[in-house]
Amino acid sequence: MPDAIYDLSGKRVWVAGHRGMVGSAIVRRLAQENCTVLTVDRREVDLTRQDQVESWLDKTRPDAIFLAAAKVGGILANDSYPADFLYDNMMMEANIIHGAHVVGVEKLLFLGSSCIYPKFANQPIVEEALLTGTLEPTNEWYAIAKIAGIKLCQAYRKQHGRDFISAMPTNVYGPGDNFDLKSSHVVPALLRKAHDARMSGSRSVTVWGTGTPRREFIHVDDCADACVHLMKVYSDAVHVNIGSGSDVTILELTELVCKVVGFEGNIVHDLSKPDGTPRKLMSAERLRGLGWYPRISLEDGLADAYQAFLDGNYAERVQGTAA
Ligand code: GFB
Repeated sequence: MPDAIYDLSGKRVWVAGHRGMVGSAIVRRLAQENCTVLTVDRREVDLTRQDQVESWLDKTRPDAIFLAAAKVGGILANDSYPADFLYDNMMMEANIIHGAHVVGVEKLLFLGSSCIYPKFANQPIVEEALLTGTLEPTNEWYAIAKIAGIKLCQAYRKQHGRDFISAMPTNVYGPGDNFDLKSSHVVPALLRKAHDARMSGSRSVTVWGTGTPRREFIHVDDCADACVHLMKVYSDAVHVNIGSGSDVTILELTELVCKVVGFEGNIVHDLSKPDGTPRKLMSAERLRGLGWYPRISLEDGLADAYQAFLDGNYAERVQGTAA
């Protein structure tokens, strides 16, 4: 385990996007640290507005920032709202990263996504694969915004010596997820569909596409723990993958979700929906070398996510940012 190079004790830490699934998990995880967590609602500060972001930063002067604010969504939402996914994410990250430089924030962690990698990158995908091939068309808009965020952090490190780092989680799921069937990612969508099928006595549950794509998943509490670990021990220009190190087919995921939910009907395929990237398993070598390992298995994580759904701990249907 490398020594901590950044001590969060006594620091003022802004979690941008604190109401989103990842942001709220980072807030939960920071409760274990001796730091002051700062948050601001979108009604008070619109993160796409530079003046509002810089005025809030000037007033609150955080020492560190977790940049988890983003407009996020599943494959259909990304494909349906390209302008929103590109513009909102670019504006939020540019305003916060530049604003952090202006007020002299000591450390910033920018959160991206595994969709930044080329559609046909060699698997498992190493961080160096970035920008070595064409992107997956359904989410290139979000991907380009996130790639720009990585480059912004690298640029402020190079030009101004800012300790701004980037982390690229794989598909994240868990408490606080979005269960709206049109805009959500696959895990909450399948949990909800299997639950609704069980409750309604339906004979089948519908999965989008062929079920053959492979996806890696990480529970949001593992993701948040990895982000805090990186904030403490990592300081370099290259982004760091955050993954579980293993993947499953969408059909295998569906079968596991049905087992967790207790739905025993049939699985049918809606081939009118896109498969997207055939596979995006990331290399976990860099993060393992920094002494971090995931703790929550997919089956345990799915059970936790389903319980959160039953308890009503999930995002209302929002097409907006996860701020
Ligand atoms: O999670 P998902 O929407 O996003 O889809 P991506 C993953 C796979 O699950 C795709 C299939 O092959 C979908 O066709 N799938 C099956 C479903 N049934 C469903 C369903 O009911 N809902 C959804 N949503 N998918 C996202 C990017 O790509 O990955 C985001 O679009 C982000 O920008 C995220 O990067 C991490 O994994 O394909």
